[in-house]
Amino acid sequence: MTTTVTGSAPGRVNLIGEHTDYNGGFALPLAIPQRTTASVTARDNGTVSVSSSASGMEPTEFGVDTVPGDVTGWAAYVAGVFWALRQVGHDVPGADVRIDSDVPTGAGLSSSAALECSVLVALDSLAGLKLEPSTMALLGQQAENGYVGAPTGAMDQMASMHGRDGHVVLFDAASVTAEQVPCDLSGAGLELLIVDTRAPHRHADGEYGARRRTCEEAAHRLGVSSLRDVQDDPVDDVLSRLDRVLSTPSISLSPPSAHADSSAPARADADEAPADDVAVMRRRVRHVLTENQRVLDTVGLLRAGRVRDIGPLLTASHVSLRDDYQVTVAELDVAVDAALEAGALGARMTGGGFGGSIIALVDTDQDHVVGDAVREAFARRGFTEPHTFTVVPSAGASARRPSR
Ligand code: GAF
Repeated sequence: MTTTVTGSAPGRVNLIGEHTDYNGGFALPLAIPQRTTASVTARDNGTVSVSSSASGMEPTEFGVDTVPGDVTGWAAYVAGVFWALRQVGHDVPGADVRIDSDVPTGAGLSSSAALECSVLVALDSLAGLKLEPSTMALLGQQAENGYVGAPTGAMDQMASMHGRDGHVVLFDAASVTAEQVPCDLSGAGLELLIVDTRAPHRHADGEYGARRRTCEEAAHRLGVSSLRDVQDDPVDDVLSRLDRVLSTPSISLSPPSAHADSSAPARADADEAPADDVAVMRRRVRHVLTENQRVLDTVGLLRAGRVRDIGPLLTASHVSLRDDYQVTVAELDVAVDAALEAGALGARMTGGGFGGSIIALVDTDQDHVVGDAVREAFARRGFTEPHTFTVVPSAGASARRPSR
């Protein structure tokens, strides 16, 4: 009898801790109720067929020994999982893979991590691998980095694997550990509103990689392996040290890439300008170090049961992402400002930026008021109408085998 295993994995929003994961830092995402399911049936001819119920996602087929470049588009995330598993010696079989999902795509809610993790947990069960959730998260990241070619961190996959009802996931990227922290929104009279701005992702891939390279260069110039190694030092001390090492005139600081990390004008949707490398690097480092601290402060408040008090930290995170890390676009800034004006306790962009969604912490039953305020602000500026919905911290990935 052929066995079909169904893997199910959620998308995520990040409560706080943005662009910290690839710097060995802290992030605090939560799994959302929207999920992707992968129904996987073993095949014995060494090939994998992938299909989806979603329109525009064409079916495809590839060999189980696929290598980067074989498969592109949405199915590359599935092929990348087979590739990553085989890279570390897991002899996964060929399979029929059928995908269903209600995780919005293009909204910055990690539909790609949900896809990778749903396939990972299904294959883990089907092949009897018994992999740890964090190991599967890293394999999902490897699929994305090595097969799809996106230089992302592991936050999204860790959230999808470790999510839990009523909890956020404290991800420590240095130790690759996840701790589930209680986050009782409804008990505090709160809701978490998502505003998908529907802004197109502009320059997202190149700008993301440029930010990452600038941070790696900063760590290198500071003589440490990642910015996490200077997290315990006062931020001003680190920046002064950076100023000193960067004042050596003979060394070029520009990342060796077509996508230099640009300094000005301030918004990420502006044209690239010649980099003022020192000022840019300072700002990027300041964001990472202050953002890590905001994550730890948020966790402290959640643990103390002071959920309502985290709002200002969320808003400060957005300001830092707008002004120092420069990954926002007009739609994200307008949505945050309108949400705050309409009474949100805090609001920020979530995910990689350059488009996508914001989150707003709002009083119970105020989601419509805040959502309408954002819609009106968007209409005034001629932006596409945003999608709004609320989410609750939800369960992580799991696999289900048919009962006998
Ligand atoms: C994207 C990436 F996939 C994550 O790893 C993370 O870096 C995030 O952007 C920014 O915090 O979602």
